[in-house]
Amino acid sequence: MSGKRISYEVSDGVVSLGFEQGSGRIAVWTDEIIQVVRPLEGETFHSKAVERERRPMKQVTGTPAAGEFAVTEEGGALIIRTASLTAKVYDGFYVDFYRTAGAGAEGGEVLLCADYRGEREIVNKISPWIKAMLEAEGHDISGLLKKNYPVQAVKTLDGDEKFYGLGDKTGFLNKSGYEYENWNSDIPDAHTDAFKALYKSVPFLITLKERGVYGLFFDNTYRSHINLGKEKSDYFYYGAEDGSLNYYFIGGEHMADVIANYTELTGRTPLPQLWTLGYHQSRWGYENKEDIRELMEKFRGLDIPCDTIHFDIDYMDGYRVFTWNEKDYGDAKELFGEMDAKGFKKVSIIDPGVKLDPGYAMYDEGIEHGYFAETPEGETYVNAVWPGDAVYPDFGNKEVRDWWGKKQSYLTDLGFDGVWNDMNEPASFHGELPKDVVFTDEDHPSTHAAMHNCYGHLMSKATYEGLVYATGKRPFVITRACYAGTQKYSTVWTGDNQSLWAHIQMAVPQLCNLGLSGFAFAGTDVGGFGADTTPELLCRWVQVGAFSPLFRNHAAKGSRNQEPWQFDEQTLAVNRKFIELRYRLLPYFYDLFYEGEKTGLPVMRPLVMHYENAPAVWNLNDEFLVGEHLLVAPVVEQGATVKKVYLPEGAWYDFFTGKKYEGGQYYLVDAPIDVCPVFAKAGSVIPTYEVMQYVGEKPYDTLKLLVFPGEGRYVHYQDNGTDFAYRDGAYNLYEFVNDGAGHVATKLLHEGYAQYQKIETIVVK
Ligand code: MIG
Repeated sequence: MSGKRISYEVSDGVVSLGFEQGSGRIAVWTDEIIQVVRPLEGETFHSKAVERERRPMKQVTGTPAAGEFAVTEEGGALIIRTASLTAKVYDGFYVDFYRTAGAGAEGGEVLLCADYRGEREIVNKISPWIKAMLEAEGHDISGLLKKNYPVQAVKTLDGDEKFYGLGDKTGFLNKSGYEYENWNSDIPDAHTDAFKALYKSVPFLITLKERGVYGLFFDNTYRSHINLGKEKSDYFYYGAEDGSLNYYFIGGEHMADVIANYTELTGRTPLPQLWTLGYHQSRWGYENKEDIRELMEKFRGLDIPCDTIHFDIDYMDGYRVFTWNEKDYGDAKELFGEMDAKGFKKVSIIDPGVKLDPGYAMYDEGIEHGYFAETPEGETYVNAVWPGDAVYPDFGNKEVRDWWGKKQSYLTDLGFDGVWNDMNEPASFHGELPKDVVFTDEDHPSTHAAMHNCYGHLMSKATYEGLVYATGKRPFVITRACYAGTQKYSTVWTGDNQSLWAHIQMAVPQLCNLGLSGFAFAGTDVGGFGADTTPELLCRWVQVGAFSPLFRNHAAKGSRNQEPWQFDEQTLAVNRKFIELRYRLLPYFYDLFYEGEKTGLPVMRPLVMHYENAPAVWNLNDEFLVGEHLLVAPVVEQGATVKKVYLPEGAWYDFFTGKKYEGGQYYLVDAPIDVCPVFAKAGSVIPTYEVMQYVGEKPYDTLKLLVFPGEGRYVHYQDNGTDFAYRDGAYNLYEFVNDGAGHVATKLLHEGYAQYQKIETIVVK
């Protein structure tokens, strides 16, 4: 396609390449990150995911040390080397990546990822008459057809690749042999593997094979396609419908290093407020203040811990964003005053669609300043969502983001503590927005085709920044749609799942892959959103939810009620047991978030993240780790009361009974309805708190350490749980060393906050 390479030039850490046809460039970001660009759309691109500057590395002529790179020409190829990676660039702009550092390389080069030299073999199975029919009805069938894309990268397969990441895609953990699409989609139907795209576009892929592990991040927001050996077992490909080819090869010795490097590039989930890690109750269907009061009475009366109640669209006046439905919810100050007194936080839903309604301030202001997307003819573009006819804020324009950001203070002044961004794919009731609807991309006009996949990202960014400004606290934003990098601004949930066993089964790999894709703070609607849950399904889902980063029970209007008390005594007891367990484990979760802000590692992890050499975990879809120390093996099958558990190498202890298991094998473990098998790794020190009905009910002045047999070291973090003072040092870091003989030595590594009055040790044996 590009022909022969005819020139090259190096400046500022960027190798600019001239080919017979077109140009390209390779930018060296770090020892482990090399970017490849083929600018097909000019140079107007503003990355949404990569918001940090590239610091030029030092060019040297010999062997590069850390922070250096070298460029040489050998046998017609241009060779770019860092301390850990080598990229070889050939005529035709074929690029092959090698690893030169660490295990396996032994001073030589290990080929990790090579461009495929042949042509794709495209087979379209869609029948001509279906194609003709869909086209006659005006459907855009481009997504159904396989073709060479204007922007495309085709990479060779060795045959033993496992693929992970890609955000919230359906199906199982390992994506090898499947194909996906990136086009943020509001899917109300039951999410099955037939859906190639859901709400999020995170074109980041981790490839694990015998020769090593690496990541590829394709930074392009147009509709894109990823086919992982499904078309042909010789190659996998990425294709985008427009824009430029712009991808990052991301190295790392182990999978965790690749994630650390990817999140160094696109950002990390910031430490949230402590209460956000408690239990959240939600339902689209709490319709008035009596419903909210009843919830509060039930939770506190039944001693079921709960921190947060979510307010779905009914709290608004006629679904107008940034208004309050006084008729049904009464005086906000009064209701929220009661909620504050009882220790409940409130989260408000906000959709992007602004009701077309002259006289309504949001609409009038937006029209006056030209803040809404327009048709190519320059009219305000109108579609419909919950309020009826609605217009779409142009979040790619910084002025619009600032305006939207400032509106958050309307919510925080009412007393809301967090904001839930829904419908931001963006969803639309009168068909999808046409591709040519005009949006802004920072400094130039753009299109819906380019801005669709980052619309939710930009809305979340505006919300996050507005909340920091309004409250000075760590914002709690939860979004449905997003792009790579949104983890810097928002928590995510996986959208409208249903109360189906298939969906609790999907929850585990989906949340694990979101975690591998940078989204440390993610959850599913516990109990299932659509359809009717059953007592058994709810019990099992609460067990998964208690160990998910975000723990929220949420359901759709019209579906069966599914709060913890809606069924029998046993279901209530199981809900209480696991919600209480979550509250005991809060400091463990919080520590993982603290660590994650520094490393980018997720809270909820597939076993493959820590045990990549164990074939038994490559496709393990119904177990996960919470951090390194806890292994959770939830029952996700109807009627099952035993669970097949694989435990990786090392010794493991039943978290509840202390029973010892040797790893590296399978066990059948009893798991009646009130048991979720959980294991602690040998040597673990797990910090716990006393159960409270909500965070802040009483001060957390005692830390209880659960100490498991074996030697181990654990670092625990403590701060005020709310604001950014920790960034100026207002926190404590404790180191606990388990000597394996029932004794734990404590050391304060950093002191900047009031310490616990007591640290107790409970030796599990
Ligand atoms: O078209 O606000 O995914 O969580 O309850 C449905 C109502 C709109 C979709 C969200 C769901 C929320 C619902 N919303």
